[in-house]
Amino acid sequence: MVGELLKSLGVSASAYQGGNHAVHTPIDGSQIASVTLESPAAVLDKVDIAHKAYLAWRDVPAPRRGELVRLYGEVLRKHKAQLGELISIEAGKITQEGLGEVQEMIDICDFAVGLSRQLYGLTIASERPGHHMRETWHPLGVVGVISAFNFPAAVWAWNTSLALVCGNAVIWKPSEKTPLTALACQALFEVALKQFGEAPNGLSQLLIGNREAGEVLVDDPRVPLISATGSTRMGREVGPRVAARFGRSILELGGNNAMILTPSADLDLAVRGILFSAVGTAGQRCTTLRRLIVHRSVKDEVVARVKAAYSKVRIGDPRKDNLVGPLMDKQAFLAMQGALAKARDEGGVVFGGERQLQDQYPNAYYVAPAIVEMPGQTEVVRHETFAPILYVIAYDDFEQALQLNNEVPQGLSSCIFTTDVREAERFQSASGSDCGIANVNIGTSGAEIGGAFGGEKETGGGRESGSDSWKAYMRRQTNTINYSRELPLAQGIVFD
Ligand code: UN1
Repeated sequence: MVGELLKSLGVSASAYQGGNHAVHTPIDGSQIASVTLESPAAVLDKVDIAHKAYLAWRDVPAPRRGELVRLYGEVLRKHKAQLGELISIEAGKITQEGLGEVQEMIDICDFAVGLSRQLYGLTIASERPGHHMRETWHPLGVVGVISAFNFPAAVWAWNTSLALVCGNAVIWKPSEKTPLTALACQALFEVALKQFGEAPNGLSQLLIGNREAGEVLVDDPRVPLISATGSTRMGREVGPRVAARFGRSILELGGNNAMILTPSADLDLAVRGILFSAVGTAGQRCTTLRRLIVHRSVKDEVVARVKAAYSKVRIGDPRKDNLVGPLMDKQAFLAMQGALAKARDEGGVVFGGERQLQDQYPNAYYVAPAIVEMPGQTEVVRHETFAPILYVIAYDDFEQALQLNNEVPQGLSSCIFTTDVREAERFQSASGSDCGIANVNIGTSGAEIGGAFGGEKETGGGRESGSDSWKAYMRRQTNTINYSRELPLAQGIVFD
């Protein structure tokens, strides 16, 4: 199924055959490859190589470093269709979303190329005569990237394109569920490296390994930054371990994203927004819409319209003309069914959620997306279940809606559908949504790369991708320069 495709992406057969770790496609559950999991000891060698690469790379002028990322963006453009298809096969995304993920990689490359000429520091007014002050941003070192199955390529690209222009080396530990996409990304990166010419060896390395291998990376003091995307449970382990050695981390963990749907909302727009955000990527984005907080006066109409839209959603092979592909695996399916059972226990009324296409695909897990009308924000609603379950909760006044939006442990994405400017502005104000992303008349998912991406509370607090996220990949230095013939002390101190 994947041999030709991987070949066209430059991955050699030995990398995905005869290994000790089976790779399955969620499309029909069949095994498509086997890769070799590297030993934890191998990680130390990789860090060694990466550190040496960093020592050379940090002295390459940033715009020149940007040229490597520019070339990578070009290589991605040429291989967009194939890489997108591989993502569909390995992560189960529909074609449009597989292509979208590659486009997101291309976009961040472009963004990083621009940044490579804009790693600006400040000039600061000194209180002392004949003195200058400034702030300089320097490369940081080796960046460890840990990524999840659901964005098997783009999240690595966000981190790596910025890390590289910032003068760092990267070691990437992808999800064990999606190593083929990682192999392809790495092979394409090597094409760009060849075109670039003189980059140091080991600037970007892949670490296909299990949890133990990841732990070695996380604990290594030669890795000043760990950027980890995944579950809150994973972040709870990674965060303290990195902090214990005074390393930095960028954590992008669970989301429990809500839409507040107000009486003035454009309902046509809202229903379309709900559909893409709640069922896109089969509910397996960290930004997936999981809670619909809807004004009681429009609730019945909205629920009826969303149910009608859900009933028409085409579920099936993500490479065909469908909108919803499979869940990643049986574990994801069982977690979804468990959450639905719990929701029923807590007073929920469930629509959809049943397994689909079981006869055709006995080893794959397709589901009808579920809508669950809840009496309130019960325990199950406060928990992130990585599946297409949309909990619906009615509200009566706007303050209550805001409170519901914020009263969950996670704080990634949120949105409001309204045509009332007061509500829209309040939602985005200091006392509005407490999330890292707060949208108006746009769903919770599908962010552009230009903005900083991440969220608060159990989401981990990290920011990746756009805006000034690059600063997390550099070290800041404050410089004071005396060009006078005196040595005045700050704070007016006299010391003689
Ligand atoms: C993720 O699910 O980990 O905003 C990332 C979005 C995408 C990124 C999602 N641009 O939905």
